[in-house]
Amino acid sequence: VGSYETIHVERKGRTALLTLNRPEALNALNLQVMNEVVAATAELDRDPDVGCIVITGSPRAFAAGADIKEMRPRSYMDMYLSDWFAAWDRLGDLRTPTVAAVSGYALGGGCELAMLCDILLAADTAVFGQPEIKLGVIPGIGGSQRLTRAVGKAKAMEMCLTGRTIDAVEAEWAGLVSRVVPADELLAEALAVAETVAGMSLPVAMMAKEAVSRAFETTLAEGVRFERRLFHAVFATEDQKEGMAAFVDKRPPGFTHS
Ligand code: CO8
Repeated sequence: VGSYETIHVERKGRTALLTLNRPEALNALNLQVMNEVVAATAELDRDPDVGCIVITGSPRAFAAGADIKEMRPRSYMDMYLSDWFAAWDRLGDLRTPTVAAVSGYALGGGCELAMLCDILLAADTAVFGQPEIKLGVIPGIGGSQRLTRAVGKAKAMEMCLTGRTIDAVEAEWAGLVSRVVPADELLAEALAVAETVAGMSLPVAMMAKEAVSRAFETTLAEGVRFERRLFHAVFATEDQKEGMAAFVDKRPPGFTHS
């Protein structure tokens, strides 16, 4: 995988681990981080030997938000003409499943980055929030939309209007994260989840991701119809034949990702 300055990327079998690495700024997301994360994940997404991508930070901070010092001098025209942070949307377009492993601060853009991932695992030290309002701004990487869909209007409105942060327990209770694990087990657990996903048929996992993601975009009737089309389509894969044959033969499946 290419060489980067603000992130570290390593491969572990069919899993890729992307670690944000700007410790001096608690992994604040500047343009370089964005460009590197977007480039690295796009490259991993094109690689058929990568079945799942884990994104993590440091024990202290997943990411403490967009880089305030970088944004501070910008004008409306700077932000508009450069379409500031629009490239983060490409993370949501990845076909390979992604896992966010969040320890410590996931604030502002950090919370938004975590919510752009498919599975969100939290350490018991995780702190989530959209504190932008305290800086005189609002979320800009989809936070007002994805947080509201995840936790509902009541909590999202309070968090975006007051900047109140929530801890891992409240985040799990509210449905923002799938699971909370002890901080020193977070990475191992995230890699285990990723390995499980990466062991499934890649095209079928892509379709499962696409189907669940569609629930955020459309009506129930259209979503169910979309799911049915994909469900029929999986019968065109080798992996459906293998998965069902393995069940009947009482042996583990050997998926060929085809
Ligand atoms: N940006 C830049 N630098 C940061 C950021 C940040 N978001 N967060 C922390 N840092 C830096 C600090 O400035 C400090 O640097 P230095 O040592 O040079 O002073 C270093 O990281 C360590 O931070 P602290 O000393 O503050 O550490 P503490 O443990 O005392 O506090 C906190 C940790 C509570 C996380 C604190 O750093 C904090 O409140 N950070 C800011 C959190 C925040 O407001 N995040 C939201 C940012 S705005 C945003 O994300 C908007 C996204 C949408 C933009 C869309 C545009 C289109």
